[in-house]
Amino acid sequence: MISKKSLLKKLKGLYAIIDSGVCSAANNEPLAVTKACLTAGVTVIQLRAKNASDEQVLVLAGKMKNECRKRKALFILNDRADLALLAGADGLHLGQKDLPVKIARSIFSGIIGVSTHNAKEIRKAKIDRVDYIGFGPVYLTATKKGLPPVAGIELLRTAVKRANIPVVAIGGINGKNIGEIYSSGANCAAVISAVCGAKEPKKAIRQMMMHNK
Ligand code: TZP
Ligand code: MG
Repeated sequence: MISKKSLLKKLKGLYAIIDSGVCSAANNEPLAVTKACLTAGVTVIQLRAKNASDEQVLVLAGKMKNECRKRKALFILNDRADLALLAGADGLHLGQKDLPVKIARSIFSGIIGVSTHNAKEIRKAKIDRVDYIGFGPVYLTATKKGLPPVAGIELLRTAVKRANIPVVAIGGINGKNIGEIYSSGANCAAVISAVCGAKEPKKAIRQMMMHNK
């Protein structure tokens, strides 16, 4: 079994969130987008399927995980500890309203990341000993409703300093601003619409991967 420490080394650069809803609205196929990301060298893939049945999530997660294995990339599932365990995912990403980290950890032993939006949530995530935090929205995004105001690059820098664990920046990131994200010290730049909603996902991924270190 690969240790968590060596898995965590892959948590760098573009973090592609394959959102089944955003993919289908743009006529993109989630598995095809996943393969395009992996071919371009992306080492972190998350499945985010808000409106799919549990069975649909498990079937798609199984296929995506197999593709990730072939390329030795991390496969992370959003929201659900039970499905992450059943799917054999490397990681689980939890929001502030999902299962508390402690409870998720009682059934899932892989990487756990938590979404944060402010100093208080960062502090709590550190107490919970999460493996990484998401932080955002850094820029304006239409993909998720009900978010706090945009943090901007300076607050992202502060979050990176405060966290002292890997930081995954999220929200409105695209080929034009991704360089700025990396210069803030964040380990990863997470994108949804810039990949899943792109007219030409392969081209969009290649453009963003030019900034990977
Ligand atoms: N959490 C904070 S911003 C966001 C989430 C899930 C949406 C990111 O989507 P996009 O399309 O990359 O702006
Ligand atoms: Mg969630």
